[in-house]
Amino acid sequence: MELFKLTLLFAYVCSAFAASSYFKGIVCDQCDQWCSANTGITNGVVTRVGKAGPRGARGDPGPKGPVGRPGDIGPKGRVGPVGPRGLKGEVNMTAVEYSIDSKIRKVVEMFNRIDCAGVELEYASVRNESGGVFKLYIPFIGLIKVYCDVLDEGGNWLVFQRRMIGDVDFLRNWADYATGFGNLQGDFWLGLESMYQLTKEGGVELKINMVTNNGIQLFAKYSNFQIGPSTDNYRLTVSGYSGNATDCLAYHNNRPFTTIDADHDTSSSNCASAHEGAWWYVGCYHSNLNGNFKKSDWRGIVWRDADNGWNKRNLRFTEMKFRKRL
Ligand SMILES: [Ca+2]
Repeated sequence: MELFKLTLLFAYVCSAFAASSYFKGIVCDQCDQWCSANTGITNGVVTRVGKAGPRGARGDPGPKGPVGRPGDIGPKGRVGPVGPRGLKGEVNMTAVEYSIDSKIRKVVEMFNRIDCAGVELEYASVRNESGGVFKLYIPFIGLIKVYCDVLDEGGNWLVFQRRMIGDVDFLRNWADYATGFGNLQGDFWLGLESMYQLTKEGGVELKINMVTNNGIQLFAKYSNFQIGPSTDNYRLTVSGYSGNATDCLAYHNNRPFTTIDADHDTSSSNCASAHEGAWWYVGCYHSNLNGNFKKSDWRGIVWRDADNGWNKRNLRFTEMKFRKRL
């Protein structure tokens, strides 16, 4: 390397001599000869290149360059084989799923339900220890609310009349008795049209629970109970008595219904008006369970004591209900 630098220095000097007019014609011939022999430069022009020096040492590596852009996404791999089937686990339902499931069951139950058979109290909108309020879907009527008794003799009873508080007026007209009135949790009448639709297929039994003003509990049960259509004034069909009361519906069997504004009884007067009720009167009655709650005479809620013929029992509680015969 040093030799190369020295050669370049000589070449520079010779070129300077060659170019200088001061040395021209004086020492130039000797100069050119010397330069040519020692540097390969004649008259300032390189005519011979010297041997290359040894290769220099490798330099230090340069700084790291910036990160390059990501490469393109490769092609999709083939689908792998199906793995082994896992163990069956328990259904993990969230609270929302439980709520939806419960509502669906409720709706399905509601639209499939045509009586009180097999109702579950957990689906009742209102309930107590003996039953609750459910919705039934009745053809030609639609959805109606009913009270189902789930306790008495195995339950399944659809209650269609109750007197126990006395805050509901039962001295009402035909239209009210046809469609129903009152409070399902208290005193009410379900309605003759619903009763007709629910009993028209037959095979229905009836039970009447009663408590007298003296606190005596009575019941009358009938193995056959049916209400006719409005075109037949909701005629009563009842038979097959059993119980600890008396058979005070037998007298009313096969009779149409009478209200204060629809007289279908055999009396010259209106039995409903005379006895402040509405019933399948004849001329007039052996029983008057829709009578006046507040009266203790023949206008009151009465079930005759057949043992003594014309003696009456005034009642402070009644409940009439039916179900498909077992
Ligand atoms: Ca009459």
